[in-house]
Amino acid sequence: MRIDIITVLPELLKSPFEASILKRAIEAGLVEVHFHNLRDFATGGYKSVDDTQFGGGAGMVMSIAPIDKCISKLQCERNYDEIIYMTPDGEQLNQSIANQTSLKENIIILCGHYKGVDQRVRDRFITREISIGDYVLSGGELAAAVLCDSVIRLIPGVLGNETSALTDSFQDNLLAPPIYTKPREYDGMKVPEVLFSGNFAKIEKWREDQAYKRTQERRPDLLED
Ligand code: 6GU
Repeated sequence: MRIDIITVLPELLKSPFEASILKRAIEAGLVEVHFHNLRDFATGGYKSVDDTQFGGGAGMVMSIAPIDKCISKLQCERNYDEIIYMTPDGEQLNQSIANQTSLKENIIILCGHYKGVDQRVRDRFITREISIGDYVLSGGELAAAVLCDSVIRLIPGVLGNETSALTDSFQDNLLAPPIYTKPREYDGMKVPEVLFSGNFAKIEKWREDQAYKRTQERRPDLLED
């Protein structure tokens, strides 16, 4: 998989890809992540990437020309399966979107900034608009990092234990059950006895029951469909 990220603040985005699982995925050649500074595609003395809003109103709008130059250059080099715009008015990221995106070969992620992009960018280039939740961030960069993390960990070979992504919370619309490690007892707090039973079927049943109970208590909405 190849991910091209277009941003006015590449420095805000790079560090999540320089540690841990994402770093290893890149080093193993399982994913390529390329950053493109929109300012490099701006023309004119001020290299400006934004301008004031037609019709008036506070806040700057990202201009279409630099974005067009950047996307068009990338599209000359390969075909893209998806051009995603990170925006608070997009569809809310969930595990299903992460799963779908992890199956793509080449994607572009455009990070919005200021008030957002000129509507014509969305009309001309964007195939999917994604938000990471109902709150406002200063820009799409942190949201893009969240999307990339959720997607890259699903690429086969990225996680050490191939099954671990499948037992994540949400992968089956259930929250994860409680988990424990050593010591067996800490300050009077004991690990549930069933986990030492050695009976794998019984342990699995306990985990399923716990996952269901936790989901019912915390996220009953997930059980509705
Ligand atoms: Cl994708 N962008 C911004 N600026 N804020 C957000 C968001 C995205 N998702 C949630 N809040």
